[in-house]
Amino acid sequence: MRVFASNNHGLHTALELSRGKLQLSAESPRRAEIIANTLLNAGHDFHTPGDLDVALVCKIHTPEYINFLSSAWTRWQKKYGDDTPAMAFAWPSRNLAPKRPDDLVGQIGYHSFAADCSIVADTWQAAIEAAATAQSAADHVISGATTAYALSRPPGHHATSDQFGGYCFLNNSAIAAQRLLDSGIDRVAIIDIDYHHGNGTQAIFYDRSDVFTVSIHANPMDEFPWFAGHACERGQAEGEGWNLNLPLNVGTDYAAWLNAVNTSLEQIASRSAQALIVAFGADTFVDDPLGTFTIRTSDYTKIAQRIASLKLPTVIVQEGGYAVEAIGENVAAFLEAFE
Ligand code: Q9C
Ligand code: ZN
Repeated sequence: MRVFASNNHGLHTALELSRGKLQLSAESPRRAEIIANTLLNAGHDFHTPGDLDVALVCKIHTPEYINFLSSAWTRWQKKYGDDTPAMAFAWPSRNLAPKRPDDLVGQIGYHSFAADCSIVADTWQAAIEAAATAQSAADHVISGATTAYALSRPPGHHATSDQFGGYCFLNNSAIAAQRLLDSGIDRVAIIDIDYHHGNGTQAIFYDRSDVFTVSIHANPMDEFPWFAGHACERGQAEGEGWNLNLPLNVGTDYAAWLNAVNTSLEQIASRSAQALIVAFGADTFVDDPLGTFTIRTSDYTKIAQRIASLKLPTVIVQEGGYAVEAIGENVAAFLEAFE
């Protein structure tokens, strides 16, 4: 399969606040290195992404967010003069004013929803290239290929139009979906099978009917992102009925996961989607340090066969997956079914 990957993803090596400590993020450059090595050995066809179309990104993210992300590190350096990662410690949560402050630290809070992400020197460059990777994979499908895989890092599905969080800065899957629409496709479906709810993707398309968003994930009553991902969230206005959440219990096994995938595929098949984005996180894997599902490597091939049976032009975009030693094999197992 045609694989798009940037050589510069490692520019972003961030810290996360976890269990009261700042530590190296589970979302590491090593993840992408192992995926790339495994896919290269399996004979996949590697390409670097083209330049990111800024006008495309502006259809998914707000100008003030893009201005903020592109200048946050320089402003942080100017303010503090050292190399500590830029992070927030206060957010406009319930009962606080949602007005955007002028101060940088206030703006970091305004433009994020979690402290598992931090901005370092080249986070913006890495995020741009991750988005360009998804854009190029979409372009490959637009030019007639049945499938393409975007090895995007940092991931994207938690990023909303104007907030980072959950290791995500730009919403790569949403950008790929918008690219497909802009090529003349009337309706795109996104199936998000990362362990965590794709809250950013849901929010971006919540009032739209041109993108049918589906997410299968651990129940947000128990898992990150906690404040989105319930079955009752179905879209609004024009988008009412165009968002589907299938939250699953902690500890979900392959049979129950397959069941949710089958439900999603039936829904997608009835919505006249002309192309598909798979937001693929491998953190449903049995040994994932962040997840609790019990999916095995060979299950990824079987689930991908089900998804491929839709016979839609498909862009696969990498999201999470933190069992680093197995992530390459899990991605390879998934892609295998689309060959
Ligand atoms: N120490 C994705 O899979 N942070 N994001 C967990 C654990 C939230 C996951 C902190 C997990 C975010 C793309
Ligand atoms: Zn995840």
